[in-house]
Amino acid sequence: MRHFPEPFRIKTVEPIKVTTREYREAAIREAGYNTFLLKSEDVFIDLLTDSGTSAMSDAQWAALQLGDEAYAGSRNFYDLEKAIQDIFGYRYVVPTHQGRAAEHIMSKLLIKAGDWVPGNMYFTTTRLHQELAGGNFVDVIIDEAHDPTNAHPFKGNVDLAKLQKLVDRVGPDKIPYISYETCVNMAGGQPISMANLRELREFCDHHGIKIMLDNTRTVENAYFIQKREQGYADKSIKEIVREICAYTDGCTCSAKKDGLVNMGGFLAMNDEDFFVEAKAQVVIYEGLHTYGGMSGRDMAALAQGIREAVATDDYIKYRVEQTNYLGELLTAGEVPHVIPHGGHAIFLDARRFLRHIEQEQFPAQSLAAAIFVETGVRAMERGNVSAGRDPKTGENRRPALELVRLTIPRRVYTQSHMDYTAEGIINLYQKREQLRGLRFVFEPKQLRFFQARFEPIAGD
Ligand code: PLI
Repeated sequence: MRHFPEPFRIKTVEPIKVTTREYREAAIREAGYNTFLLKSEDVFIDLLTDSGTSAMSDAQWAALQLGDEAYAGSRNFYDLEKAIQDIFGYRYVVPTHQGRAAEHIMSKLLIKAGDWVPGNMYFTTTRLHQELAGGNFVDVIIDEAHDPTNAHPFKGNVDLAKLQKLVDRVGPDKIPYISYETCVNMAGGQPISMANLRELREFCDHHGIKIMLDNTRTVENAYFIQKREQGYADKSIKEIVREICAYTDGCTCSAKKDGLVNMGGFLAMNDEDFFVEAKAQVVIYEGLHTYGGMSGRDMAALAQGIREAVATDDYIKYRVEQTNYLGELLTAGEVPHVIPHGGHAIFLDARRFLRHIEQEQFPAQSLAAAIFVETGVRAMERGNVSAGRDPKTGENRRPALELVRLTIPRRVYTQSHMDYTAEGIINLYQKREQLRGLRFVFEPKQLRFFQARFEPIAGD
C-alpha cells in the first residue's frame, strides 16, 4: 500500500485562508522573519508544531461535556489518574497545565546546584529548567544522531560509553537522573530502542541513577519499535508503551502531543516521597493537585485521548506513515532532509539546502521564512536560533543540526495537504540560490526562538 489511509472520517471542518505571495511577503516582514510571530489566520497549512494542534475525536468532544469543574477532587482527575496508571504503569500522578510545568517541578526537586544531567539530546524547555535549577546538561546521545544523513534505525539511543565517561568524571552522586526522551524531537523525531533502554536500566541500577522519561512521544516511539526492533512485531503498541515506561522511574509529559489534546501535561513517578514533594510544589505553581492548571473538561478529554492513542494500532500507524509519506515525496524531489524520517515531523537540512548561507546568518530561520512566502506553509526553525547561547561564554551554540521542522498535527491535514507542501518546497529548492541570511534585530535572553526578530542581510 503506497499510503495508509486515515482511519477516521471528517465530521467538522475549519476553513483556511488561501493567500497571495505579496500578502505573505508583507506578513513575514511584519513578523520579523520569525514564523512564531505570524498570525495563525495568515497561515494556509500550519506545520509549526504538533503541540496542542491535534483534532480531537467525537468521543473527546463528548467528554468535554462531562467536565467536573469542582476546585477540589474533580472526578475527571481520578479518571485521568487511572488512565495514566493503566496505560503507562506509574503509581503516582501530578497533573500540570503542560509539559514544561512538569519539567519545572521535577528539575526543582531532583537537581541540586552543580549537578550534572545527562540526556539523549537537549530539548529547549527541558534544558532550560535543568539550568535554572543549577544543573549542567550533558548530551549523551549516540553520534549518529548528530548526522542528518545517517540512517541508523534508533538515532535516539544513549551512548553508554559517553555516560560512563561522565560518571567517571563527576561521580554518580552528582547525577540525579538521566533525562531520556522517546522519539527525540531535536534529533528529528528519532526513536530509542528497547534494547538501549534495557541496557541503560542496568547501567543506572548499578550506579544508583534514576531514569526520568520524557514521555511526550512514547506512542510514536512504540510504533518504530514494533516496526523495526526484533521481537516486537507481534506486540501491540499498548504493550510496548507499557514496557518502555516500566524501565523508567517516572516521567514528565506534554500531553499536547501523543495525548491528542490542545492543553495538558503531567508528572508521574513510582517513588512516594518524590510524589509528596511534587504535590506540594504543584499547588504553588499550577493549582490544586487534582487539577494542576487544567480544567475538569481538559482532564476528561485527555483521559480519553490517552486511551484512544493506544486503543488499536491503526491510529499510530496512520500518524507515523503520514509523516513518512511527506518525507518520501521530498526524497523523490531530492530535497535534503534528516533520515530516517521521524515520527512527528520531517526535518529539512538547512545546511545542505542553503550551502551558501553560513550558520551565523541563520540558514534554517531564513528557510522557514522562505517556505512561508513560497507556499503559505508555516514551519519552525530548529537550529542555531533554537539552540541559543552558551550561558558561560555567551557565544551562539552552533549545533551540528541546522534544521527546519515540518511538523504534522495529528488527524488534521490530509494527503493532498502533504502533496501541496512537498511540491512547494521542491520548487523553492530549485531556486534556493536566491535566499539570503538573516541578522537579529531583537534577541530575547532565554528561549530566544519564540520572540526573536530578524532582517534580511542584503545580497551582493
Ligand atoms: O510545550 P510543553 O510545555 O507542553 O512541553 C514541552 C516539551 C517537552 N518535551 C518535548 C520533547 C517537547 O517536544 C516539548 C514541547 N514541544 C513543542 C512545543 C514542540 O513544538 O515540539
